[in-house]
Amino acid sequence: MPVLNKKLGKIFSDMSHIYQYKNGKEKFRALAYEKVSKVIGDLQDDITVYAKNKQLEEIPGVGESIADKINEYIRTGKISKYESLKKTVPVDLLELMNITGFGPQSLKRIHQQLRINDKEELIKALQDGRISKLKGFGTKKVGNMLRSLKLHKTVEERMLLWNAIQAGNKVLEEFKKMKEVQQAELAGSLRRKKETVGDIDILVASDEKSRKKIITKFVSLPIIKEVLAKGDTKASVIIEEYNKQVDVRIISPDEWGSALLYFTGSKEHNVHLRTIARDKGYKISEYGLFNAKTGERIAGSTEEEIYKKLGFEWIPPEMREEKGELELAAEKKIPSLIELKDIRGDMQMHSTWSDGSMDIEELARYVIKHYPYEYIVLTDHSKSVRVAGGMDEKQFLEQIKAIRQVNKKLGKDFIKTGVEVDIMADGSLDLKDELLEQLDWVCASIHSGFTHDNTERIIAACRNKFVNCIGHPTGRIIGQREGYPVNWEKVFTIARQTGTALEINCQTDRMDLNDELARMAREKGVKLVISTDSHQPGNFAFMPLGVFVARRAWCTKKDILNTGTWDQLKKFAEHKRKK
Ligand code: DGT
Ligand code: CA
Ligand code: CA
Ligand code: ZN
Repeated sequence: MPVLNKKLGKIFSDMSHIYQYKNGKEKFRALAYEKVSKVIGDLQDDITVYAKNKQLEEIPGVGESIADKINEYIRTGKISKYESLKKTVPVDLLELMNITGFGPQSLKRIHQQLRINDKEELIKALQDGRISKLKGFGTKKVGNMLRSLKLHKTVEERMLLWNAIQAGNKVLEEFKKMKEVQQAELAGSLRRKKETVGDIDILVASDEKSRKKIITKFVSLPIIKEVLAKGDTKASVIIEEYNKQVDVRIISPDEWGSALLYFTGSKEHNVHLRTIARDKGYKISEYGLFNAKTGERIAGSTEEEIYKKLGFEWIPPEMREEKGELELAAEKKIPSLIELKDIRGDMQMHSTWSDGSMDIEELARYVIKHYPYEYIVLTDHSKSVRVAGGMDEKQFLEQIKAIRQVNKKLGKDFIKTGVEVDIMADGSLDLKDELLEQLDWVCASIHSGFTHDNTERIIAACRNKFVNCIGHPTGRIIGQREGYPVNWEKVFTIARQTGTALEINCQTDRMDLNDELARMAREKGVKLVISTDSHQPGNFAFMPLGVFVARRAWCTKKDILNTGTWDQLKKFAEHKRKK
């Protein structure tokens, strides 16, 4: 992502927070800045290109006033409005605003009554009891705040998978460019596609005499901020992007398989494998597989041959979590996991009719140009999600007509009519059945009441015969909000009985369902869909994230409905309606 876009995105996001903090009435201005921040952060091209071509106002959400601010920033490196706004609020505290329990009202009270200006002081005050003495801050609330803070810390210390993939690939590219490098690959949790990544591990193969040179070249790259450790065959550095650690190891090509296996992990998988090797009279290390008695080297250049010599099929990295995969591989029963190319369509997205940045035609043409999909389902919000411009029945009827018109222009029935209908507090839906009945696909989601047990709400939605899918079922936001309590056993049973699918939402901080729940759902026979929930063009690229979750849940094509044709999806929906 272009650096300038990222910096501007951060400023506009700060401004949104400042407006939220200053005044509840500025909610719409705050939302506008929030949206622009996301859109700009998401642009492929450098913002200066738009500015030069006088195309800033063609960016969704950018009006004259914001365009002026962007130009000012490009010219002077500053936005004066932002600079003056910053002086009126405790900016350091505002970074916490997205975390549950740290809303603008709470932060304001803490700041005003305790004169707290920075994060560290606030954490101290939470721990030493000063905050629980304030009106409106009982021990329960303070307990919750401490819990969410811990959640927040995991992401500050770790990286979202999406960010780790971008950063990791950037570093990997640098190695691949070096002519001394024979092979280079991501390893560790990043290769296993865990939802958060602690540090980025990279494995490089080269002949022995080039290694020092590779390391020297690597540590002097401009993307590197700090060198933590450096030897002849390894280096640990902090990269500029996300300020995160990258561990690099260089080995010989004939050790490639054993080293990749070792550094991919997980540690638990490795430990189990090592025990099995020992029981069979072998010794395994990052240098190869050896006969324990004679020391003879038996395998090492590929992962396949090592697994094979030990009596296993090759195991996809996403499965190497010591969850029974070795037992399965011993029986040669590793499932053929779903792949990105199996996906035939995207099941959730938003247009300008609610809170998306593209109108229907623009969106459809964008997807057709960039993705090989056979269909997309437009799922704008229903009316109770007011901040997201939710629509009522009448507006949905208009939208159905608009979709038909765009499809006509496209010359194919590409856009399916749908909705992300809100599940209300009592489990009823935000739109009448008469409307839902007219849509091709109904996704029902919860957007309120995040602290209650929501089992009954979700079950009630499953029991509506027009609901085909539950959107982002747990409601968690990684690092910001835990999922609400739900009895998943019960939900999965009802979902299967009623023929309701569950979503794997690919938004980078949602990944909802996560790998564990998706696996439980699959084992219970629940069908899943993978959708990007796109609000901006760049979001469509998140699809692989959902596929990774599904792979970590051991899903094959048949577990994921949108690997099927639209006719098959239609049958799934019709089947429920006839029940
Ligand atoms: P992370 O970075 O916390 O997201 O998780 P990983 O899995 O990337 O862990 P990391 O970076 O500490 O180590 C990378 C891999 O190296 C790990 O997945 C397996 C291997 N490894 C590291 N330490 C050990 C160890 O003590 N024993 C064994 N068998 N393998 C290890
Ligand atoms: Ca790692
Ligand atoms: Ca590491
Ligand atoms: Zn939603």
